[in-house]
Amino acid sequence: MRAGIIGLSSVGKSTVFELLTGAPPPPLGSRPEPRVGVARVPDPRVERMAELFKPRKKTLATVEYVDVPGVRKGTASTLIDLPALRNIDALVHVVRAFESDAVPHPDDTVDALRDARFLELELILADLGAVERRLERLEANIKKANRPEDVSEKALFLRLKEGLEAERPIREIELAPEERLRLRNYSLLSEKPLLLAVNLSETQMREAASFLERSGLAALADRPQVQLCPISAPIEAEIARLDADDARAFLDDLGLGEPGLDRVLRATYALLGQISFLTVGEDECRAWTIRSGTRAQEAAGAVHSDIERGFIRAEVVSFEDLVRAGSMAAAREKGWLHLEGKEYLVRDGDVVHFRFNV
Ligand SMILES: Nc1nc2c(ncn2[C@@H]2O[C@H](COP(=O)(O)OP(=O)(O)OP(=O)(O)O)[C@@H](O)[C@H]2O)c(=O)[nH]1
Ligand SMILES: [Mg+2]
Repeated sequence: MRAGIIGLSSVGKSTVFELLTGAPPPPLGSRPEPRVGVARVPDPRVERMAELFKPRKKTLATVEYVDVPGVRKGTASTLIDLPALRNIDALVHVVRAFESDAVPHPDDTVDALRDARFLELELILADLGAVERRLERLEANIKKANRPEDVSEKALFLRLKEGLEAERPIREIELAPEERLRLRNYSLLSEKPLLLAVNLSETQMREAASFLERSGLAALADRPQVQLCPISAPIEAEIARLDADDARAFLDDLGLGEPGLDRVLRATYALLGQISFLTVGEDECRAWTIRSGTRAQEAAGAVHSDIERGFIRAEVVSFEDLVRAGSMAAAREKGWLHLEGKEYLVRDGDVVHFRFNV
């Protein structure tokens, strides 16, 4: 799973990226280019399992982030680095809300709602260009061969064009599931689920909910497949420096339940309809990422393709039941361990042991 971090220049994208992934800042004076990093998804369930099983290793689920250099207003017809955003599953748009004389804003003033709308329009324009190019190609093909699949695709792309011209992101255009599937072959950006990560100052962070409401961002984000997440880069940097107890006290003082970065990760996860199942043992306790609605046999493939191929049964116990029982043996004794076939739909927090033969 991969998410692209986009936004205007100097809004804090790279700061957020570095905090999420632990990547070092690029060498001073180097040419800005996209960077890829891996973030671990915090999961208290893995910690709890590790207490129970004392494994040699614990492994968290991961999300890949791409840090894309900033979009500069009014410098080119397409302001977004399209090649950098190929093969992404979601977009994280970092929007600046913090005021700072030290950090210049391309418009001189800070207006988060204006910027969020501006970038949305850029995504729509980028897609409109791609859709128009595809339509030209399809029309040429239809003239030559008139294949029915080209004709139906043309109808689909004409609908996309109409929606985009009305400034609607593809995300909001009504499409049949098979049409959505078809669009996966194209990197259409306004089709991707979107996380608006609003970078607030510490003062704004203390009343984040009311800030998001007042600024109009809450209303803007109240749409399908859009999430809103307040963060504060300086606060996150501070938390990253503190040990667990001090970090907790600092968060409590700010009235925050968890670090903003955890919220960003969780929101990215939720946006993509991702869930985790767990595998446990003395060797390793680990969280694995799958899309919600994945069958047991396919989920086995997340662990290893051999296990998917040789799948026999899945032994499943919910995380809560396993904690309640205290051990795998006790869970089995209580009858909380279920044997499931390949069609079983794995649930978030299932602890799974696959039986297979190769
Ligand atoms: N005061 C303040 N400064 C910030 C905040 N977030 C980032 N900065 C500063 O703003 C500057 C730009 O931050 P970056 O993370 O490099 O921004 P960017 O979006 O990656 O910028 P480009 O890649 O150039 O588009 C840096 O000097 C940061 O230290 C914030 O929340 N508050
Ligand atoms: Mg940057």
